Amino acid sequence: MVFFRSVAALSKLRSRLAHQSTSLGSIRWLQVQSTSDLDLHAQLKDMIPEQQECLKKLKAEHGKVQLGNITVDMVISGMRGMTGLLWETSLLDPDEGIRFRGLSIPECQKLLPAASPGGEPLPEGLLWLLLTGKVPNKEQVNGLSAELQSRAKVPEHVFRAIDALPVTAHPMTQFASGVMALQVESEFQKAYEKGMPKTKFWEPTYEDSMNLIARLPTVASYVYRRIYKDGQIIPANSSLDYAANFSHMLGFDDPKMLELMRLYVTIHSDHEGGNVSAHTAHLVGSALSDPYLSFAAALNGLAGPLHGLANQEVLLWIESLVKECGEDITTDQLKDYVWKTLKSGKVVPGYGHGVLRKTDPRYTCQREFALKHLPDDPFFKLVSKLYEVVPPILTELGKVKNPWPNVDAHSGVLLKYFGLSEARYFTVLFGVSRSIGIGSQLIWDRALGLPLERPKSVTMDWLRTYCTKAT
Ligand code: NMX
Ligand code: MLT
Repeated sequence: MVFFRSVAALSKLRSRLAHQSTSLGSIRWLQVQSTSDLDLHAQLKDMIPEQQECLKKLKAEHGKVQLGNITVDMVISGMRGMTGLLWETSLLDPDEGIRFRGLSIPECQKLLPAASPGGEPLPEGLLWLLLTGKVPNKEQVNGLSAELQSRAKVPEHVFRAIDALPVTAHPMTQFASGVMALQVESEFQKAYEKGMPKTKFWEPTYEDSMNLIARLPTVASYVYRRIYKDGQIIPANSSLDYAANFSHMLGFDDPKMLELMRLYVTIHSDHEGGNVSAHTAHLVGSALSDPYLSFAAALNGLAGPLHGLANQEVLLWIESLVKECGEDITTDQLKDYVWKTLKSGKVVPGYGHGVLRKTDPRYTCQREFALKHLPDDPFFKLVSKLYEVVPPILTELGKVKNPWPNVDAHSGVLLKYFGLSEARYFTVLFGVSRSIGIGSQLIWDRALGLPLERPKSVTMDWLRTYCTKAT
């Protein structure tokens, strides 16, 4: 008995240490887990009161501290640079890129469990990390994989709802409609209708978010097979992990493609809270709309060409370049093509960012994947050449704040190499991945009792009058 108590105490202490100041350099302490730690829901239940206290204390002690000045420019220019959201699961540094609960992408590749030694991280591990702030072990990740599989059954009406759309509808329209159809099973909505205290909101949000994440690969692969493979559906394979099974259901079983999908889902999962899709989910969720409603709204933002649709645009743009000039394209031809794009009033897809000011580390890790697995692929070589040609041209334009490539500049050619070459489908893959970050944060939004989001807006007249008085 004494032994068990001290093991439990040690485990609690480790957990506390890991949660408080777990960064050594930024690498978190790997934890030795007790058996009870296998239960993700129970871990959250333990953590939530502590985090609620932290938020209360932060508000009480520092609530009046100023975070910066809001300028008229910021109000007019899409709130760029304005800190205005709480988002726990990840943080974006303009120069270093994304950190998931403090871990950079290379650190995640090193520390998160993989399907085989040295392989790409399993997205289930990232989900665990985003939810708890702790690096899971393989046993925990396997348990979470099994839990997601047990939640993955998609009701028949969802497929029929998608079938109601013309097969020519954009894959994102079909996917978002499928998510809306999933909503009829919302546990949050049912519990809210019955009545529940605010302290309980996170529990049905957890159920909905986990069910949503678990069911999306089936919905997304249905959309793919419906549009591109005559509706021939491939059943799930329960021996596979989340990303590998998704790839399998799409129809791609090459072990390297499974690795790509694990990397793809991991790096697209979360990008702090201000991006259009995450922010939309956070906003809609703040009205106590359930995770399905919030995520469907997020998908509609992701479907825009300045956001998630850029991955489609990049491959289509590169393919039209090859059609025009062939694969053996000279640097001068490339430069002309980029200028032609700009002069026609279009953006160069896959380049630039609202926050990043350096090459996106999500681009870099995909480049490393390509150098390892497809170094001689002509489309990869083109992507590499564009990396040399585009930034100086965007810099020469004089107005672009970040001339470097983002995540979307690379993903398409990797997928195409393994046979998934239908560019219009790419944003759906981004959407499935993003559910992991959005779902995790929605659980914390409700656990922390975050209120309705409702910023103040003003008119041009109001601004003019205010500024005249102020100067
Ligand atoms: N090609 C041409 N012009 C650009 C580009 C680009 N790649 N990036 C920025 N600009 C222009 C931008 O349109 C704006 O022009 P104007 O003043 O005439 O309206 C000017 O440069 C200043 O924009 P920034 O402040 O640098 O960028 P902003 O934060 O407004 O927008 C993006 C960020 C990502 C929307 C923008 O860089 C872009 O349109 N990139 C291409 C689309 C893309 O790759 N999107 C994917 C982003 C990542 N994701 O997955 O979501
Ligand atoms: C994202 O992954 O959401 C994009 O890079 C856009 C962003 O962060 O604004």
